[in-house]
Amino acid sequence: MYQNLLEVQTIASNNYVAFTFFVGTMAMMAASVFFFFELSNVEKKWRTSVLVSGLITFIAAVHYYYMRGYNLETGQSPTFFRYVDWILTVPLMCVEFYLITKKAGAKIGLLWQLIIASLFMLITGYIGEVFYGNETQSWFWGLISGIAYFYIVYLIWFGEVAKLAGNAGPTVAKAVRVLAWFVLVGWAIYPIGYIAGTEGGLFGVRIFQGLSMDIVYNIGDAINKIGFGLVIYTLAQSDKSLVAA
Ligand SMILES: *C/C=C(C)/C=C/C=C(C)/C=C/C1=C(C)CCCC1(C)C
Repeated sequence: MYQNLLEVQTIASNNYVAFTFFVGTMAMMAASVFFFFELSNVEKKWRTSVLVSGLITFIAAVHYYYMRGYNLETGQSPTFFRYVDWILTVPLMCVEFYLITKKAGAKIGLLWQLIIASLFMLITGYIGEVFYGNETQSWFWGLISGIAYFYIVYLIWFGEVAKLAGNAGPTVAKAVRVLAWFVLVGWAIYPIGYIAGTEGGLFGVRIFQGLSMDIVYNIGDAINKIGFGLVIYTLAQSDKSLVAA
């Protein structure tokens, strides 16, 4: 208890990693409250999508609460909680793509393709961090994880998701386009964290080594989980105004 109080004083001055864990916890909580309360303000057909946005930030809020405590007490990266969080929330983001393209005919097989690719991306990343984090071979696991990542990018930008979005009307098409940018640019933040935090992340090329893996991941999560949810929320709102007009 007192130990924690002392730590709290320290993080106020120079512990930026702990700082981003605290801010991350609060931001995820606030975003969840927002999405849940706004459920009653969106058209019925968008409610499940906004609910899933809230679940994503809520699951993250709980994990951030634990990651914050773990990091404060041990000074280590909470790799286990981090990946449990991702393994739950990234497939839910795939569900979002499925839900918003479903009206244009998305099949459940597409959802499974996205989910399996994302699980492959995360499990190989986890192996790279946990078992090879201090070895040059970590590049190998980062590479195959990256291939799964690019497959997801392909599906969303040029594959099935893009095709369906094109047939789904201008509002959905626009939302999918913005979400596609999140996946291409926002998700690309994560490999930077991996390269910063593992020995051989980028084929042994030492860049980003001055960065903290946790700070990079925490920034990525804030942008991607909250931003993603806000895009869905905006879609739900703009669709409402179209109906009213
Ligand atoms: C809310 C959490 C999200 C959106 C997490 C996304 C995570 C990734 C896109 C991670 C990707 C990785 C690579 C592409 C290669 C290196 C290993 C990973 C797992 C960090």
